[in-house]
Amino acid sequence: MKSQYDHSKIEKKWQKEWAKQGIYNTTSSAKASKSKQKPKAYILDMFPYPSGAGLHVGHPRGYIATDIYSRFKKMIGYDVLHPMGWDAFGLPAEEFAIKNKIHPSIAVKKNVARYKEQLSILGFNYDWSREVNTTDPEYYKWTQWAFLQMHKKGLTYESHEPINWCPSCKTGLANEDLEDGKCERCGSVVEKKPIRQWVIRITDYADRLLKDLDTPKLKWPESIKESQRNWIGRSEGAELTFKTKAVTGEALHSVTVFTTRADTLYGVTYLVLAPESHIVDTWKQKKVISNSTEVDAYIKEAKTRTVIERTAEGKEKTGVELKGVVAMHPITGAELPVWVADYVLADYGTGAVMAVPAHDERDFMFAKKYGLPVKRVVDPAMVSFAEIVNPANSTNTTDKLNSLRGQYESLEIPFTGQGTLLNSAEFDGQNASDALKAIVKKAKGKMVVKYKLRDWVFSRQRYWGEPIPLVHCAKCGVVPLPEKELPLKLPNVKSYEPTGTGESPLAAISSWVNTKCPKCKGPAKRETNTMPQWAGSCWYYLRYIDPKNKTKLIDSKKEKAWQPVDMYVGGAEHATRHLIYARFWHKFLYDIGVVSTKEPFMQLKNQGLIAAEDGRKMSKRYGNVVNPDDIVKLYGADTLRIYEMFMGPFDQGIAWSTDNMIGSRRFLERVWRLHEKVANETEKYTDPKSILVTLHKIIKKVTEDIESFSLNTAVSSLMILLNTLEKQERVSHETYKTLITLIAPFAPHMADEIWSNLAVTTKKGQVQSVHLVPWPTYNKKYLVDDEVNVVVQINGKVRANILMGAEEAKIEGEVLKKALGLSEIQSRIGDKSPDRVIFIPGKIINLVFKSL
Ligand code: ANZ
Ligand code: ZN
Repeated sequence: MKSQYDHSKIEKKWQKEWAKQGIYNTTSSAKASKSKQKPKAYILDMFPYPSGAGLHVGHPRGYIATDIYSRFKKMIGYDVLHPMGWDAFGLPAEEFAIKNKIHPSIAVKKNVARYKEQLSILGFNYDWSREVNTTDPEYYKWTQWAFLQMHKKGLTYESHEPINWCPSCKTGLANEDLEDGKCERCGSVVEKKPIRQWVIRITDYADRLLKDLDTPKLKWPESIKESQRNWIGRSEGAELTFKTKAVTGEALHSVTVFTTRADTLYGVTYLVLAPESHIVDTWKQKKVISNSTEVDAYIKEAKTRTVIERTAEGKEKTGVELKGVVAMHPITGAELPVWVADYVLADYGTGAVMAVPAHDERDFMFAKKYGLPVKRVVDPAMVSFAEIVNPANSTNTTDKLNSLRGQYESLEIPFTGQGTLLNSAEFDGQNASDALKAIVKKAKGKMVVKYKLRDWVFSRQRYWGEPIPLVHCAKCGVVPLPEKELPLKLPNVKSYEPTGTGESPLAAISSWVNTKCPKCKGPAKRETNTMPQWAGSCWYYLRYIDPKNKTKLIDSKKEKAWQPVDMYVGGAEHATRHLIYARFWHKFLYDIGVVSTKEPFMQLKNQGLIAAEDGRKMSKRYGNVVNPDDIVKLYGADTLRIYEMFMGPFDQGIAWSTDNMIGSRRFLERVWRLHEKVANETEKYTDPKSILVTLHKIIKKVTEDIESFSLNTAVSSLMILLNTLEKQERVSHETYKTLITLIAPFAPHMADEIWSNLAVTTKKGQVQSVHLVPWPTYNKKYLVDDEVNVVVQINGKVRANILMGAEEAKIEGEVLKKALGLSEIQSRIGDKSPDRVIFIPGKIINLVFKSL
């Protein structure tokens, strides 16, 4: 073996060799995989959108992890599917094309080639024979097909309701496309604009999307599950209807509110409508509002504020009374003023609220500001107050409680907790939550469930997306395209810039737009909106399983063999976007029998972002981008791989450091050089027992760490092993081979080079790649725990010793139990328990007594 570790030669050589041997091609037929009775592992990366800028070193962090994981899974005996593809429709590709004056389809081709090259030099084990591209007509044929199935099942509808409109991207957007009320893409404040849209009834699936998050098999980060729960936002409450009238006595449009606290109905002192409310419009038309100029001005101003600005906690609330209209309490008939205020949102609940200032923070602030009455109807349970005060921080808890109660009784603060009802007629004295349903009944209301999740606005007024396969016919209405006419190809056009009129650029291509109605064969027009960029990524993981199928989205035998995805890795920013849409799409495909599992992704891991060396986001704008191509050239792909795994816990963000990366390079050089100490296989040299103990412990540790994606500690264990071996005069051939096998998933090129050199000396002839050999197993006999001595002190003086297992000695509770059980300790402390325990794991336990 050469004494120099020449990464560029080695890496090129092995990448070629692997491709030649096709060692990463997945056993393609389900039958073959069954007959071998191997378990399967489907390991998936969130596929990239191939941008013009190429990859920076932050991007491959997740890909390196799945590469390691899938190499490992293969070595421990799984059939592995680890594919890659391109999510290439959507605004970024289109903007890039417009800016650089290249057609998006050409730009995408170029960018894909560049990405593929960049990924290839990192030595990834993708099965490229399964590559998919969402912009390929043979792919989007099935995106369109799925849409048609939804359409047939009544899951789609055309809407003219005002939706989010980005004035800069010139397209309508779904709620999921917003960030703090701004366009996630360009940062512009979105407007509400009424334009014709296709919408998908994702809310029909809200309950299942929610419930299935609790499937125990779904091993997702709790934070992602929680964001999905909040995004779906299920809320049980009641709808109550308030009749209204003009001051003249004329009956008007009634107002239905959504409330989660119907138990506080007797405490309502006014109603509030959202500024966008249609009811206000009808009253304006009837000219019953006497201050309509003031009202109009308020509404106009309110509409310019973002949702975040409108609902921020603690922010001063604004509003205007609708003079000339009153509402009637549904039980008592009491007359209540009606207000418009922007803290009420148009698209949640019913867009109207019954205000109970005594028991709601926002209503309270509002009532105080505008001098509206506050009426108490809940007598606080003491426990609820105790929750408000933190007793641990307060020396006079009872005083504090009493003072709060006093403030509440004199209407200085609201009380949002539970208790018994008062000022509530025959319900007085009842537990508030128990009385809720009876109050709803008495008010002739009904119990309902509401969601924060909105139906999915599914059309975009842009060029670069999947055409929606529908036709508009004057006679037949909306007619779906026959399936045999799919794919409906995106026409090749010269001008694809957005029009800004609410029409897609496709509308201008009359030769494409004008078509025949599939039903009556009369003249008709194609739908010109395109699908949102999330459409293609809703099901790509299915297509990898059967990428060339011409007659079906996926063959059901193959689907059963490979679904669900066992490990899914990508960025946490997809928590409430891609991951909601894809789960919905999957459940729909389940309902129509295309897939056999209810959930697509069983285990999910999110990689932390790699920041630039200066701590900022890596960006061209800051000139701080580190390009992986340069790193690979100078230090090698294996170095980059080891460093990105070693730099910190996988799911946490961290800044890049070239100095630290050089440490990883040194590590590999040392592994390489260790070869000089390795005994020839024929020598039958065996390592001392202490070395074998370390080796087997580390095999166990690395195995468990890779399984749990603790890849940084896996690398540090390999470093410990290397340190130990380097201190030896000699190292056995077997042990060195084991070290190389353990390193193989992390530094695949170097490992195969060393491996082939090791094997050639023995076997002569054909050498098997290290990536195809079985993963090392550990021998339990080397894992028996060492014993350690723990010193027991009383008030700092040594009084006893305990000999115990090293692992147990790290657990305070275990050591304390043993210490207190010793006769030499008992004789000194009697039945007293220590006031304090100072514990140094594995070493000392000091029992501290104030008096002894
Ligand atoms: C009366 C009431 C009394 C309320 C009380 C709360 C406390 P979640 O849990 O988020 O569903 N609400 C209803 N629709 C609204 C809208 N479009 N914009 C802003 N607020 C709205 O919250 C439901 C509660 O939020 C409802 O219950 C309503 O206020 C308010 F002591 O009704 B509540
Ligand atoms: Zn027709």
